[in-house]
This record gives sequence, structure tokens and C-alpha cells, in this order.
Amino acid sequence: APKYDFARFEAKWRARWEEQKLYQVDLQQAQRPYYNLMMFPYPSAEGLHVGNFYSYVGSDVHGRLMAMQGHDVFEPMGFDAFGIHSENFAIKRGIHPRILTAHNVEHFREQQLKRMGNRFDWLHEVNTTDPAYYRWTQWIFVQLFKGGLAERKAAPVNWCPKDKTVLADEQVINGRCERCDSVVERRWLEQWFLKLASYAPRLLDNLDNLDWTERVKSIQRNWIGRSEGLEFQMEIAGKAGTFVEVYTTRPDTIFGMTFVALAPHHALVAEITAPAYQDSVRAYQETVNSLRTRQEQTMTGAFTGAYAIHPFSGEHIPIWIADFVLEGYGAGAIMGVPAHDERDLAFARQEQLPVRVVVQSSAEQVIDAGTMTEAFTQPGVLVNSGVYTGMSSAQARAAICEWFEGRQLGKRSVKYRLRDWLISRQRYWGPPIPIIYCPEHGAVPVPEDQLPVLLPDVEQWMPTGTGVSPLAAIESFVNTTCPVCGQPARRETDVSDNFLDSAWYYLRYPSSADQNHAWDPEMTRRWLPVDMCIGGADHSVLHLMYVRFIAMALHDLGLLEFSEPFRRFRANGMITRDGAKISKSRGNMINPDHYVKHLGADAFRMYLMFMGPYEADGDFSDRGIGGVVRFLDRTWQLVLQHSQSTAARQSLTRDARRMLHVTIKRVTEDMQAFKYNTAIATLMEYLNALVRKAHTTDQEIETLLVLLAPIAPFITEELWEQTGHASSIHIASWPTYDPEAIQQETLWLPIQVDGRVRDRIEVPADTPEAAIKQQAISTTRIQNFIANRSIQNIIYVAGRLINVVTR
Ligand code: ANZ
Repeated sequence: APKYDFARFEAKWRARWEEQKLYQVDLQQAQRPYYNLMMFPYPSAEGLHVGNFYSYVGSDVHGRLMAMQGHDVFEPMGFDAFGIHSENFAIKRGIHPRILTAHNVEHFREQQLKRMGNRFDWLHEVNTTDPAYYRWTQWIFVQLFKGGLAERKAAPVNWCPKDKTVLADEQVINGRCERCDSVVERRWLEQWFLKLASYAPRLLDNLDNLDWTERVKSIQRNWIGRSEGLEFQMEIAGKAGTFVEVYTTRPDTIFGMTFVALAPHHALVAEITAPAYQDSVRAYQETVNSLRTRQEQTMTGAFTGAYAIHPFSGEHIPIWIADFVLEGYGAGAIMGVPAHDERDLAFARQEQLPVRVVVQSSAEQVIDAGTMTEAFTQPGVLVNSGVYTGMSSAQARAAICEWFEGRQLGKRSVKYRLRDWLISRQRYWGPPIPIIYCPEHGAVPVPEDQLPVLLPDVEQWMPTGTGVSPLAAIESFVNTTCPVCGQPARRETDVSDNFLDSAWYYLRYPSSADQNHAWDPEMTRRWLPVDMCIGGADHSVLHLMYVRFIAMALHDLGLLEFSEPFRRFRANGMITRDGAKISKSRGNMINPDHYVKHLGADAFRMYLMFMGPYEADGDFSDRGIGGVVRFLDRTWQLVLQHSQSTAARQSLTRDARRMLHVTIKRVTEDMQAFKYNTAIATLMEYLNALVRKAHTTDQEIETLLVLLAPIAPFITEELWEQTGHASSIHIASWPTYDPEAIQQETLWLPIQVDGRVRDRIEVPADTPEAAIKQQAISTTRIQNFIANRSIQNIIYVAGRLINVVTR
């Protein structure tokens, strides 16, 4: 037989599949719709990276399995082509983003996505930069605006000095820009927000009922950040009737309060700051332009010269402003309890504020407040706490909350960390936010029949750094008339966040050709929610939170019947190199095209799936890739030799039949559980077993090919054809195993000791005699009977009984 040479047939099958429309489901007629979604890529200039490849191949294996199990699988693909990443590439190359993006999309689709062997349905491709798509992104914004879920407000925002735009909280990682790693600054700007924060309770509660990867759910829970605490007021000393309100999750530590801290720009600052401190406070406020994110806060602050009155002791507590207190969270002010909170302790040590221990693990133990280097953050027993001394933290917390509530000086409250979603971007490459500002009527949405607001095709598209989008410089774009009164008005010039584009793309695929609706109601009822979405866990708090929020909001607006977009979500593992993230800056890129070109798509697919459990992170090295190529080659040889032999129709021996069914069972179960690596290992064992046999049967060969088809779609299709099948292997049905065939026959053998039955054992029928005898004298009961004797002889009456003769 000729050697396995993928180059001879991979292209041929790609063309044929396309011609036969093999992967196009009839969306109207499908009887068992199964929507298999993967996260569409940013078409960057570098091409698909190995992480995309890994994610998509694993998702495709799932889709292929579902299809062979009888589902009508819809597996669409598209391009998330607006946004800062695409625009930044354009800046780097000095090419207009429209031109570069179109070029990249073409490259991604033709050179990469089509070659990887996925069963994509290209008829339903979407591209977020297409006016026929972003018309509806803008339409969604208008619906949200009309429903009161989009709001313009001045707010301190995360400003990336390099990308010259604001960022959402979710895009700031450890105080740095998610994309370019620059330290993020803070600016006050008028911005559009979507009311994500008000959805926090539902976004959190629904997680309990979602079949999603646990890891992703727990990241979302943390990000939503629910906490239960007490909000209470303290009067300002010398300013009767002026109160400062703080939020605490540890009311039991109130006697340990040694300072109060306000967010640097808290509204009370101007009012309470003592004259002698006004200059230093103002100077401090001006230096604070770093980050409101919770992950990384510096420890700086300034004293206001004002004091709050402790509600229980009446003591005067100094009020500071400090940048570790967040503007938008809780009351924007805290009671500082250094002995029991790490950040407060760090601040107290730095500013030489007192530390007072009020909770200990037991009443006797004494922690030295003067020398403690770590806060005692556990609940415990109260000390030095007035009438609450001796109570447990839980008791004290209830009693203190009641005290405040009784006097109407405070109330228990639940807080969520989740903020509103800032969607304005002072950039060019995105859908213009469809709003018109009229001096008379304020912010008016662009009428729906005038959508899309086209992104003007201009030469000056580079970010300006002035806090406004390049669109602001284009008179013909900016100047318009008010849709309400027809008087001169101005357009909004910011574009919307790229994550808004991807927050609804899955709704568009089935309805991609619909000119009249963003999504066709009938089609949507049939195909949605998505049955399975697979993608990286790195999107847990960005895309995956936004996509849930938008579905919920659209549901509330009566535009969608469901409120959770994905019935199931699985996070594929992250591919690393020597434990580090793969990135261009680290110089550890892996070029998937290289492997596809030299070893074929099948080998690369199989190798990626063989590296480890699909959902686990893992290091990439191509050390083992030769083994996979050899496996494909041996499969090739075996199948072609078989097709020339004559024993093909022989029936299977009992052992061969057992092995066949065990293989079907294992491969099916492992594939369903995304343990592609062990499914492949089982196929490798099976191939070895078949190679060792004198003859193989058609059934064995067909089963091997069918089980391998989701992983290696090209070679299996080619061999399927060469072994005389007229229709595609990819529409063959997945085999089921026969539970009886995999049962090993067993024997129940009584064990006698000196002629009397003392125990029984179960052994596989083909167990050798020596092993049976050994097992017979090893059971606990038999061991007891022979404990003080010595064995003279063991007699095995084949298939009947064992007799242990003692002396
Ligand atoms: C006193 C205290 C004592 C606190 C103690 C903790 C431990 P979570 O669970 O994240 O909601 N806090 C409140 N508002 C804040 C703000 N705007 N910026 C920064 N920190 C703020 O955290 C709630 C706790 O975080 C609150 O409870 C408060 O510190 C702080 F032993 O109050 B705690």
C-alpha cells in the first residue's frame, strides 16, 4: 500500500465537503438541533494562535461526536473584528484598520480555519465590523437606552495612557491595561454605562443552576463579590448634624476602630477638612490618579484634621483620605480596624496610627497590638469591647447591628462589588454609539430606521489622546439634526466597547441573513439557548459576564424568551510553554500553520487533543508529535492491508468482540467527558491489538475509523472511501456498545477447608489455576481458618471448587 501522505487528500476533502455542503444544517428543518458554539477570534495580524486552535479543535470534536450521535449540529464561525486589538495592530502596521481587518479575516478563514478540519458552517459567518451586523449592535444599545439600562454619567474612569482610551473595570488587571500592560490612570469623564451592577444578584443566583465549568462560576462569584455587612453613621466632631457613613462587614470589630478613611474624592472631604489641612489634602487628591481597582492599591493617604465620634466610646477618631478606599464601593468610606484587617494594619503602621485588638481566638490569649505584623482576621471572642466583651463574633455582630438599627444610625445591607459596565471608547474602530445630543432634548437615540450609524471611512483614525474620539474631528459626522425637533444637534463621537459586539453574536448566527430583525424569533426559539459553548477561562469576567448580562437585559425588555445564553459552558485548558503564557512579548509563540503544513491537520489536531485532559492547562512541546504521526501511518497501513485481505467477513471471537465493545464504551465515555487524551490512548491500544491479530474484520476496521473520525476527520474520510463506502464517514452513526459483550464470564467457586465450605470467591473464567489457588487462601475468612495450621495441599476441581487440606 502507498504510504500515508496527508497532502494527497486533505485539500481534496475540504473541497468536497464544501461542495457537498456536508456541514450545513438546514436550520428550518432540523429535527434535533444542537448549537455548538466556540468563541470567535479577534482577527489579529499574527493569525490564529495555538490556543485558539486547541480550543476550536476540542469544540469541534464535541460537535462531530454529537452529529454522529444523531444531532443536527450547527457549528458557526465568525470574526470579532472591531476593537482595540485590531486597531492597535493597524497602528503598528500603519495600515487603515478596515483594510487590515479585511485582509486578516480572509487569511484567518481561508488559510487557517478552513484548514484545521472543523465542521464550520460558513454560510452563517458573522463579522462584527459589517454594517449589517453592527446595525444591530447599535439597535441593542438603543433598546437598552429606552429601557433605562444605558446611562450617561460623569465618573472617574480607568484611562489607559498608551491606548488613549478608557477601559472597563474588567479590562484592568492589577492596575494595568489588559491589552498593553500600561499602568492605568484615573480621569473624570462623561461616559456611557450599561447598568450591569443592578444585575449583580441575578447574575450571582443563576450561577447555581448553570451547567458551566465550576472554575468559571467561582471566578464570576468572586467578581460579583457579594458581601453582607452594616452601614452606619458617625457624627463629625464639632459639626453637629454632619455624619460620615461607612460600610463594614465586621461590625464585631467596631471597638478596634482607630481611624476612619474616605475615598480621596469623597463628597464630604471639602466640607470637613480643617483649614490647616486644606493644602495638603488638595495636593494629595491631585497625586491620586492611580487605580480604583481592588487588586492593586498603593497605601497612601492624608489626614483631614477632622474627627468622627465613636458611636459607643465617644472617642474622637481621626478621619483620613486614602487611595485604598474605593470611590464606588459601599459607602466610599471605611472604619479602619488595623488589628483585624490587613490593609488597615499596613496603613496604620505607615501612618503610625494606634492598633487595638478586640477579637481573639479565645478570651485568655492575648495578642500584642504593638508588635503584631499580621492582622487577626478570623472571627473569635470579643475583648476590650464594652458590653460586648466575651461574646462570640457572631453574637456581637447581631447585637451591634441591632443597636444601630434600633437607633436608626445604621442598617444591615448586602453589597456587590460588580460595577456598571463602561462602554464608551474614545477610539475609531468600533460601532459609533447611536446617540444625538440636542440642546433642547438632550440625549436622543438615533431612530431605528436610520441605523446603522455608519463608521465614517476617514484618513485620520488614530487615537488622539485628547479624551475624545477621532470621530469628533469629522464635522460631517458630528453635525446632524435632532430626531425630535429637527434643530441642529451633535452626534456622540465615542464608539462602543468591543465586548458589546461579542455580547450577542451567538444570537446572530442562526439569523445571519435576516435583514429585518437582529434575530428571527422562530429561528431563535428553535436553536437557542446555545447547547454548548466552549472557550477560554480567561474570558470569565469579561465576555462571559457581559454575554449573560445582555441576555438577561434583553429578556427583561421582552426581546428574548430566555435569560441565560448558554445551557452548558466548558472552559478548555490554557496552553502554556514552560509554565508561561504564550505571547509575542515572551517570544514563545507556536505557529500552528507550520504543523498543519508539515504534518497535516489530522496529526496536529490529534496531537493537541492528546497532550492532556482538554479542560486542564498544559505545557506545549512537540516532543510526542512523532508518535501521533506513526499512529496515523499505522492506521493507514492496517486499513489498506485489511481491504485487500479476504477474511473481512469472518465473525468475531468472543475476546475480539469484548475488546471491540470495551473500546466503544471507553472512547464514547471519555469523549463525552472531554477526556480526549484517554480516548486517543484507548484507540492506540486498540490499533495495537488489531495489528497483532492475524485477520481483522470489517466491523473492527469500521469501528476504529468511526471512533477516530471526530479527532482525525481527513484520514478517516479518505480510508472510508477507499474501503468502499459511498457516503461520508462524518454522517455515519456512532456505534453503541453491547453491555453483555463487555461482561467477562466469571466463576463462583466455593472454598473448602478440610472438606467443609468456608468461603467463596469470584474469578474471571480464564484465570490460571495457580492464581485461583493463591486467591483462595488469601481471603480474610480462609486466613482465619488456617491461621494456626499449615497447608498440606490445595486441590482445584476445575470450574467447581477449591479444597484446602491442612495438617
Ligand atoms: C472594618 C473591618 C474590620 C473590615 C475588619 C474588614 C475587616 P468586602 O467583603 O469585599 O465587601 N471596605 C468597605 N468599603 C470599602 C471601600 N469603599 N474601599 C475599600 N474597602 C472598603 O469588604 C468589605 C470590607 O472592606 C469592609 O469591612 C471594609 O473594611 C472594607 F476586621 O470594615 B471592613
